[in-house]
Amino acid sequence: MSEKFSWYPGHMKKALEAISEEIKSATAFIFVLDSRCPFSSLNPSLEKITGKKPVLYVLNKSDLASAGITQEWIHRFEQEGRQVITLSCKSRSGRKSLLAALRHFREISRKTGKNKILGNTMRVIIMGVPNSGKSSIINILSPTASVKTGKKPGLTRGKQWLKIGDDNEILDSPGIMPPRMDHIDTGWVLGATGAIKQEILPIEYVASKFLAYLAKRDLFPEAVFPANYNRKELQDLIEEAERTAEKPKPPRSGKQIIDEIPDIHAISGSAHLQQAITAIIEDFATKRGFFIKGSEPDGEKASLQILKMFREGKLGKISLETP
Ligand SMILES: Nc1nc2c(ncn2[C@@H]2O[C@H](COP(=O)(O)OP(=O)(O)OP(=O)(O)O)[C@@H](O)[C@H]2O)c(=O)[nH]1
Ligand SMILES: [Mg+2]
Repeated sequence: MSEKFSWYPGHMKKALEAISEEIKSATAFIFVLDSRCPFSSLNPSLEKITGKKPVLYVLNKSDLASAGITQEWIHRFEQEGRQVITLSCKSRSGRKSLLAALRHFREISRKTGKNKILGNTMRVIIMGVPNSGKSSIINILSPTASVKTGKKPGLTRGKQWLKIGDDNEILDSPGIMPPRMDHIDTGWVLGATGAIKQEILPIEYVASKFLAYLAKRDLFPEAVFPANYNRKELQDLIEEAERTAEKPKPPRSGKQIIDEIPDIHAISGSAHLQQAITAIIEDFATKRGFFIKGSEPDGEKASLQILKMFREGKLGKISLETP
């Protein structure tokens, strides 16, 4: 399992070493965060490598997140003194702010005389967890760049400087952003958004956590929850599980997030809650005709489909984390 997993800290460290020369020559950085989970898609310790160089936070995929919650995140980051914008590579909304931010980087460098631009070409490094939209951002900035993008994480291999307009270059690189270690939900959240390869995840666990989260926030998309579904009963089970279950300890490492995910029953806190969630998944499988050996509902296929719909925005605009 471990070799396949590309955001273990060891791997990340190597990836960062591989671009250490580029880091020195950069004037500024762009951190791409997924608007649906800015907390889990940001590792603040990365600022150690950016030093005092300016950093722009880009809340990408804003078309998939709750607009109200994204505003709360903006407010929070601004309060912390960060420079932050929202972006959707799909609708291209936010593109102008991004170009303005690039001009601003140039202006700061000129005014302060720090992080000098070599020649006339300003170099900016783009960083973010796999699948956050780094390559897509380069494509909307430059019609000629045309870098490969795709639904699966880990698409970009190797590093390349790409020209943006006449006087900027941006470094596209594989998903360089170590996971934060201090939060138990990071594993399922990044699994649900597609930042972690789904082949290495217990997919029913991810879907179960996702469904419990939706119910807790009073979100019951019709594509998954039948119209007559007993919402209150499920919410009561969640509340009870949260009250009675032992609080899980934060993971000690990125490897542990994946390798030691407690079994499904333990994670949901109660067998009753897990039964209720499994019933939703199996009901969905039955309705879609997903069966194993002809008659048994295929929970794994159903879970994958539910997460696919979420990733494509077919369950609505859903944020997985609030500030
Ligand atoms: N809906 C939506 N989809 C987006 C947005 N930005 C990127 N995507 C999609 O997200 C997927 C990943 O985009 P990429 O640009 O390949 O992401 P990346 O960060 O370069 O990924 P790696 O190279 O694997 O680290 C692709 O299917 C994109 O079409 C956005 O703003 N909205
Ligand atoms: Mg890429």
